[in-house]
Amino acid sequence: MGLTLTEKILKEHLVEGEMIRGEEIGIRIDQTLTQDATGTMAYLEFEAMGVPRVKTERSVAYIDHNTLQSGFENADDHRFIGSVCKKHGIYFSRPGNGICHQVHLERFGIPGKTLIGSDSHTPTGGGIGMIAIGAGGMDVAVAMGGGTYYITCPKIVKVELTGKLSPWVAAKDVILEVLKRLTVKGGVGKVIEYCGEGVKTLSVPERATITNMGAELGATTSIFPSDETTRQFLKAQGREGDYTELSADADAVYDEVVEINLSELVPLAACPHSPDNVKSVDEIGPMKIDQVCIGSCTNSSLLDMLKVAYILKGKTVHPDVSLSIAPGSKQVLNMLAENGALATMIDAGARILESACGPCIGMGQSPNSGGISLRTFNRNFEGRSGTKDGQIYLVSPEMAAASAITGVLTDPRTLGDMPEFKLPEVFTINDNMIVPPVPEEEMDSVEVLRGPNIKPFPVSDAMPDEIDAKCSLKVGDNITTDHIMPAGAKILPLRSNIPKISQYCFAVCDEEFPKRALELGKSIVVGGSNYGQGSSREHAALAPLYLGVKAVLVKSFARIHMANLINAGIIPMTFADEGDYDKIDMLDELKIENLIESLKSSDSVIVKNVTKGVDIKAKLDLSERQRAMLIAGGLLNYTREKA
Ligand code: MIC
Ligand code: SF4
Repeated sequence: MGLTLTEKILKEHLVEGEMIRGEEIGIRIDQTLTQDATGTMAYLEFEAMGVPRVKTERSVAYIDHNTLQSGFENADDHRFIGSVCKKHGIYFSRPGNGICHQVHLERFGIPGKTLIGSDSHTPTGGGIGMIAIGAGGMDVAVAMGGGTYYITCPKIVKVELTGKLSPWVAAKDVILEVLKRLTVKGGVGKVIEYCGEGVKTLSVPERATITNMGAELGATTSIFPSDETTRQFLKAQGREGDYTELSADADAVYDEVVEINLSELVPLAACPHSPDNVKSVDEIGPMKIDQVCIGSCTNSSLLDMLKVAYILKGKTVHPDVSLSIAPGSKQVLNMLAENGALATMIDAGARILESACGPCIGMGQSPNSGGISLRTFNRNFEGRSGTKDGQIYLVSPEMAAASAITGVLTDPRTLGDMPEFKLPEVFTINDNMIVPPVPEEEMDSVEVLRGPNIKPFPVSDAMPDEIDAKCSLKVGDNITTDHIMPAGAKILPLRSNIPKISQYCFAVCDEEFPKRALELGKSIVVGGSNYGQGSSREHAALAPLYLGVKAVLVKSFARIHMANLINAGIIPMTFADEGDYDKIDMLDELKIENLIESLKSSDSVIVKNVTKGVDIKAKLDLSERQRAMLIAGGLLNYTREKA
């Protein structure tokens, strides 16, 4: 029986377990990446592990999220990360060098290698045939220390691409179509593998747009084969030596098959407030817009920018629209400057932003009240833009640029003939903003620089045998980590200060939550399905931990968040009968007994609702390792105990 590409790479990296769907496997990690908003915690955790030098083939730290320095905090964090990297063997991509996923694809990604990153869009690397997975900071810290990374052996979905995209229909439309069909929970426990004749019609940046937004499916990762197009891309990046050809066997067996004829796709948009709320441009109609933002790790490649510049050439941004553009990397920005495309954008009235996440994470450019904003980004969760009632539509760069000129949602196919946009034979390469670490023998000479905002991270106690606690919050379905631990320009600078950032925990759902949770001392959070979807931020587990949350009982979990809860020592439980969700109200007293025994040997526990006098069966869908970790009080305690 033949193997899928995913199985081939996983098998080669398998260090624990067997490749049986649904079972936990441990894999060796070749590369890691971090970004600054999750990086400070990840490096504090790495330091706490006491490993002097990273053991991966390549680890890179990027500064791209917290780039708005409206106080000392972000600058201090950048300095801390820079100095930790220098000392411990990590490459440091300085602020200004670009968004982690874009730069990693350009300069470091290697087909066939494994990469984990403390950012949920790490699967961008799947665009060049890597198994690239988003993870919590603590998992990345462990991988940097040479530790194994654990995932549930995924089901593999084959997306068979046929045909060729019509002019002005984009890679963004491919992934929006997949999201429309599979929804934001359709990818949980799965890897999405792209195959078929249509693959070779897509360039590497287009493939990366598609794998990047696989994160929005909840998928473990997404991957494309590594082929002649990949070789050309790596060659143009001066890295042809990193190329290997990789594809699935012809007789590989998949768990599901999705067929997409690229020729039949039309321009699409994800409507507020979910990436799977997808409609065609015709269905939405010529809606008046207030803002257009082009950029983010999904759509900020040179190819995207060249298309945008072509559309803007000789035009002026509509008087009622604000257009901002953030090229994804220094390489992209530089090349736009060299070939005049940047001047074209400036000339049309675009507000050029630095190469960073920027508006995607609410670092500036929040839309006006109730404003309609078209964005080439990957997430449009309520409030994420920084404007609570902002209406965010996710679209291709082509649609974004065309609409910026007309002031209404515009079908890019009305632009007429499309020229052929080609990637350059050679990219402009200058890695001068990537600082290498010092040699090991000099590491003692490097002082790690800490600012006053950097506070130690909370560590859980060993698990008690009984939890008697009130329900401190009850929330519904599809709660994102942006609900649990909001981001944005005001809160992000507190990412290295858990006591402070905790004051904003669940602010989107219930501003009183932090106060209530602290007063209760210990508590349990109750939620619906796909709880914790979205980002990899472990702050969505560390803040609840700090506030005394001992367990989370929901209908189902998103992958990374569930792993982060376990790493933090908070028990993730799911309702055996989803109808029992209705049997708990906020402030009900909940009691769990014989917890240790259950964690050792049972796949369920009884949660007694003392207030209502009912027993609720909760599933413990956990591997043996996860059970041991919870008993120890989280990953750090567990690792220490093992050592
Ligand atoms: C996001 O897109 O939500 C982020 C900000 O990049 C997060 C990471 C974080 O919260 O720092 C992610 O995707 O993991
Ligand atoms: Fe940055 Fe947005 Fe990409 Fe997250 S999704 S890494 S915030 S650009």
